Amino acid sequence: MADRPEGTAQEGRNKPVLSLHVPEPTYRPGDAVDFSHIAVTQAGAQPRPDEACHASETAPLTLDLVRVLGDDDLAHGPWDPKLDADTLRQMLHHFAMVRAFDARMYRGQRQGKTSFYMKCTGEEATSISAAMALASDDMVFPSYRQQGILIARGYSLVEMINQIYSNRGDKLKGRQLPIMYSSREHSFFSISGNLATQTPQAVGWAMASAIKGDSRIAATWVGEGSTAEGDFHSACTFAAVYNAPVILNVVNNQWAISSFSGFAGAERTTFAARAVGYGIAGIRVDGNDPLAVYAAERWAANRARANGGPTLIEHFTYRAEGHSTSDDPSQYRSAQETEEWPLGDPVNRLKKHLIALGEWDEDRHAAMDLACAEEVKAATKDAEKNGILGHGLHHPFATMFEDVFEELPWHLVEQSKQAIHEREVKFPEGRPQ
Ligand SMILES: Cc1ncc(C[n+]2csc(CCOP(=O)(O)OP(=O)(O)O)c2C)c(N)n1
Ligand SMILES: [Mg+2]
Repeated sequence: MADRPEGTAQEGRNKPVLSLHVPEPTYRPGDAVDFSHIAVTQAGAQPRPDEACHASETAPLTLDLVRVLGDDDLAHGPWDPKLDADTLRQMLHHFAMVRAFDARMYRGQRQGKTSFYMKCTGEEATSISAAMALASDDMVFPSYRQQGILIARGYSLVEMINQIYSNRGDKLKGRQLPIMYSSREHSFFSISGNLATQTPQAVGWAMASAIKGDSRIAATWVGEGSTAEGDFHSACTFAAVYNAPVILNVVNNQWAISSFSGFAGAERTTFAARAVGYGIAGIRVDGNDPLAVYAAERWAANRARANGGPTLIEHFTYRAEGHSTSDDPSQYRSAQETEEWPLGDPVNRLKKHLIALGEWDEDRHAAMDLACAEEVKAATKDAEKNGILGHGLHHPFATMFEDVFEELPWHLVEQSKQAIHEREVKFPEGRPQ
């Protein structure tokens, strides 16, 4: 106040004191949880606009919640993708496989076989059901929580585990953090640890696909927390300006490690509503409803393929477990949240739907779970032959200087010689390489 001109200080007295709002999650450890404020819409009640519609026609859907599976476990309304029983069973099998894989890899990390792992528990539909709605050669730019896409595209479990163990069978030669897969053959772009970088990459790839006169579209997945990164907004701008054939999937699982979605703007509006500002199509979907996710993704894919442009899909879901093996969610959120989450569990919902159709039963489900666990166990054993963390069976140390430059620059030649020499001095026995 003292350094303000006299008049200004006088005027200021009548004005309200400015303040900031710092978001705070509703529930902390030990709190009783009540999610009754979350609007769970009636399955089948949301309109399904034509895939070729003007983007503005989707605006109401960005504040709604597209749902297909009702409380009666049956499919309802215009978004019902009308999948046959075999396809539904295949989806359920992918779900079960990802759960079995996550369970075993989590255990493997606790046993010291790898340094790091990330589960996708509760979010299986957002990757698997979405991937099943795309063509197998559509290019995907995922984040680290979409292992379901690789499972749905038939990637080898052994290859996945080799990468997680950074062993000598790891095609990425131990140069990526565990779970940051890459497979050109599966049109699965290398995962990057730098959040949201995959979003402009996806849009750029989609633009290139159109420039080349190709017919493949791109899809990217990004966490709700990561939408606060500038990259996400650049991606939306480019997608809108050039009407790029791309799908922007925002997986809103409520949490970004220990920061809740409020820090990315969730208290103000939905993540799907971002689409309105950019003038692109937007849909907010129940991310735990496998049929709704499939239908929304297929709608967006058809639209992009027909040059209708980009779609932003918010998958409203919940991260049922820790962020990663390095995280302990009991330190910052109420354990009751997972139980109280009003949209249920995607695996259970699909299972109950198939049972309601007379196409599945508890015995078959239990047998499938067992078979998946056995398959993952066998793959783990195979991968372990190539080595686990700390057992020395990784790619030779010196190879870390290879493959980046066509010709290694002189200063890296020097560094490489120095590093190799240092290791020879430290480990005269020759181990580890
Ligand atoms: C640019 C950048 N900032 C921060 C981090 C550290 N980090 C890794 S994951 C994560 C949380 C991301 O949350 P969200 O986008 O909601 O995805 P989710 O993990 O929930 O799937 C953070 C902050 C990072 N990897 N990159
Ligand atoms: Mg999140």
